[in-house]
Amino acid sequence: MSINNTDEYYMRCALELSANGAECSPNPRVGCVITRGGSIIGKGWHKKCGGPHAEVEAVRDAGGDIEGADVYVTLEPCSHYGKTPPCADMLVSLRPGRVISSISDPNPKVAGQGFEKLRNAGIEVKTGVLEEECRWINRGFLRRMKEGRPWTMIKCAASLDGMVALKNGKSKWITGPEARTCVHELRAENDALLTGVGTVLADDPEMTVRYAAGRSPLRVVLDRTLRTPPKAAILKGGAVIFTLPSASSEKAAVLEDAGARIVRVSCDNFLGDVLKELCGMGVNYLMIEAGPSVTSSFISGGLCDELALFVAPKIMGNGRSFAGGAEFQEMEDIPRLKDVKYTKYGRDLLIRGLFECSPDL
Ligand code: AOF
Ligand code: ZN
Repeated sequence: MSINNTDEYYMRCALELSANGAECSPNPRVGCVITRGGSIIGKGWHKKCGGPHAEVEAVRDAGGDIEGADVYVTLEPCSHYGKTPPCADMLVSLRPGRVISSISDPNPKVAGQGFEKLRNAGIEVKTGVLEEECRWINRGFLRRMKEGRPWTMIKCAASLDGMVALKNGKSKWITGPEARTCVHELRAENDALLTGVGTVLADDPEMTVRYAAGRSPLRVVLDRTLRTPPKAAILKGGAVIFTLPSASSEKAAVLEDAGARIVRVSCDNFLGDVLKELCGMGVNYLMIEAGPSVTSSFISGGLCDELALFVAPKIMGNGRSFAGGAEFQEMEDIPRLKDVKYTKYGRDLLIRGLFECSPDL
């Protein structure tokens, strides 16, 4: 195997390990493999925020002696004191032969300084190995660091004619059990689930993970005038309600007693501010499970990265379409998807792709 192929091979192992850290938000998913003389002597990944970084786990796994070894780490080793001390300093003191990494850390507290510390100490550094794969695994962290908003996925379940409800509002159930299980799996991959007060009033959803393994994400409701009923199921395990500065403080107090956290954001840039606040709460991955008006406002605002649309082989006729609140004058202006995948769940079809407007990672 040539050195490039070897580097890719071990980086792939490190990337696979990093994907285990699905619950480490707001931190990135990072994996590390340490090799010497063609064999792996240590492995590790960042398990959760506040815990040891991937490099520390791998060094421990290797028993502490990594002199002259090759360290494959998916993200640039950190150079700052956060909740844990700098990994770059630890590596410098342990004298590995090479540090091979996939991407640099966009965190302004690091941003190249980790690599610099290593190079200044005479350690060979190579970067850019399997960069695209690593960017995809860390799309949430990168979006939050670079754009100041989480990675946003819109999830909808619609009929063949794109409807999510009948004209009278009835909507249960459009898709079958297989698709609904998949929705719970998607929920578990996210840090927060967002809906609108219209959906809370119409369906009273719990928005928890029940039919899949994993923790339930933070629940978020957009409710400009605080119409959420204090008994709403979504408030049971706690939820954040975003509202306008003008919303009634009496209603806010009642909802806070019911377990909600009320956050007031500007009227002018409502969605933008909601996303910014969610970033501050450490949300890297946000799934939007809402009705046509909230879904449409994210689409019209160009604030969405990914669509997961479940289509059931049913015809609902003149109802409410999933993006019916969006309107375009020219065909050139309509949102399009790229990298589209089609998967069957029972009788239903999942169409999953990236919005073309989603910024590069
Ligand atoms: C690494 N290896 O495994 C991770 C890194 O608060 P702390 O100390 O956990 O630092 C969090 C920051 O460290 C995070 O924002 C990112 O810049 C970097 N994450 N760095 O060398 C790791 N998870
Ligand atoms: Zn670190």
